[in-house]
Amino acid sequence: MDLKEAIELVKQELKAPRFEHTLRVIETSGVLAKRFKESTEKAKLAAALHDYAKNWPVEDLKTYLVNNHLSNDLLTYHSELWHGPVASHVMENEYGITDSDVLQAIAHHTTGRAGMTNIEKIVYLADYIEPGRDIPGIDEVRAASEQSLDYACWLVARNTLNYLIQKKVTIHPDSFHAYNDLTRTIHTEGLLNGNE
Ligand code: DGI
Ligand code: FE
Ligand code: FE
Repeated sequence: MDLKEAIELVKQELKAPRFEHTLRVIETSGVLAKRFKESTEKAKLAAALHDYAKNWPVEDLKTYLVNNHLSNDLLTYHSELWHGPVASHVMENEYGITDSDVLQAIAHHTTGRAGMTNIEKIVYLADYIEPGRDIPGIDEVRAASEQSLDYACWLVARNTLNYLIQKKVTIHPDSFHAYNDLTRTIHTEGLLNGNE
């Protein structure tokens, strides 16, 4: 599937505001991929498809996870976390997408994970900073994204954890794993001075 076909597909699947968010994530992913010398083709395709399953009814997401043995521990966490893994599985099994960078970026865009590839980081970051987003602290993340993919992603992981703790909701282990892994990375790169 090329980018044009992916956009046509999600235009059918998504409600208008979600489709417009997707177009902005594609654009932002393209800019980030160019900036950090990654494949703009992969980043934009993953961005186009990242929220493919976002408007599915929760019951359908649940059924899909169970029927395809994707449930693991996901079903014990918030249903907001289900649309990425479902979309990735649908793209691989029904639309013939084989590129693992693209599939992983779709699957992990909500929580992140330890050991994200640069394409995963780009979609994770673009989803957060696309120009339609208005999130406390977003200016700092947008500024950081001009310089360092890892530091900007670390801010996303940290801000998301803070937000979820404030909301008093459960947090998926991958959200913590993403934070820990990025914390180690930015210490190694000398981007933070801390105690780790
Ligand atoms: O699909 P989008 O709205 O574009 O964005 P998203 O897929 O990144 O995130 C959807 C929501 O999921 C967002 O409000 C943050 C939330 N989220 C991220 N990690 C976790 C989480 N919610 C819970 N309960 N636990 C998490 O670990
Ligand atoms: Fe999403
Ligand atoms: Fe999104």
